[in-house]
Amino acid sequence: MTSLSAGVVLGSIGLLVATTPAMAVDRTFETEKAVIAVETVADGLDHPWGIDFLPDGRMIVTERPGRLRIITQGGAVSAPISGVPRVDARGQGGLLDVTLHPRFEQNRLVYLTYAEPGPNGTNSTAAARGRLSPDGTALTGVEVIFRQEPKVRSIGHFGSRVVFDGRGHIYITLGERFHERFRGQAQELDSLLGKVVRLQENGGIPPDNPFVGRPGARPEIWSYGHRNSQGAAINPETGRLWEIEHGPMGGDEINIPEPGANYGWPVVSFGVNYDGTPVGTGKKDAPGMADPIVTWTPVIAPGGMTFYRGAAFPEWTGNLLIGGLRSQAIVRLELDGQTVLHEERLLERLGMRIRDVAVGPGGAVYAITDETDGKILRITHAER
Ligand SMILES: [Ca+2]
Repeated sequence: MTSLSAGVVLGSIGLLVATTPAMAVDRTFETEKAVIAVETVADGLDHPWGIDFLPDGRMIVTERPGRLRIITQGGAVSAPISGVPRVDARGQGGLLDVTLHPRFEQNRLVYLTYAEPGPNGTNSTAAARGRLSPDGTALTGVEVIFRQEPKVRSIGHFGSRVVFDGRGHIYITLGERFHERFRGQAQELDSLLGKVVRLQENGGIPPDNPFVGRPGARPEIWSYGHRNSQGAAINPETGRLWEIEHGPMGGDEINIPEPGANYGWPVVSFGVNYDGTPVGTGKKDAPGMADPIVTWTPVIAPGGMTFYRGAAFPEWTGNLLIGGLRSQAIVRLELDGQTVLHEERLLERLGMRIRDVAVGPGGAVYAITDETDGKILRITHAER
């Protein structure tokens, strides 16, 4: 396992090229492997959380207060798409991830995760899917395909990335809801707090899930003992799920969830509680609990992540790109299998919280910023 500390800060020299807003190349940066150009595609988005790409290159983006929009490569922002479920937009809650079905071109299916309101101020993470109308203005036939149980009173730690494995399943990462009263349920198999679940694309239970048929265990569960995972991606080399989760004070971690495995929260952690007291046993590992492949102290506070593949940055092929909130960077990891060889932090000079990062048309990298005036940034290769 690799332990990464504050990180090697590289000489990202910001050259101010232009100060005009959208569509101008805002800046170029010298980075380790490439000179990159960063431009603002769109702004004025209220805490954008998830981004994906339509087959024609337009973006579909969530805003946490409950809006879903389509944005052109030229930066034109649509009116909110109708049909989005009602969300509980308090604290970290709201409309969260958006992912298109791998065969979207045929079936028009859009998957959303969100904080679903329950009775008496409770909520939990849910997932719904619907078909995008031909004109792109509405989701139709919207059905809720998953609900995290139990619903609790908390406005924190919802997770929740939704990822297709390309073999008929989705994974959804689920937070443990933050509060001391609930977080222990991350270790309990009859609760969906602090889990990664694996479902069929329609929300059904895959018969080969690890806890199918075990009395008292939820058959949706793929892995458990997770804290708050807001990033997940399939490694295209192996086809396996990787997830990244927030530690408390210290101890952010990446895991490669094995079916039925326990990732330790809140029994073991590489961090400590926010008041400085030890987490659980005060130990970093324990028998029967899986270690992360990499951990960060101090934290990067990870949002979404993606494995890079694309024409624009051959230098980054196979790298893991992670959106950093507290770290205000895109964290680029060079990997050899499950070993992290090297870390670079991109865009630190911009001072923006990066919520999600994705690869778009031509292999350009897109990042969304977690601000009231949230932006979509496009990162392309510039000439040296
Ligand atoms: Ca862990």
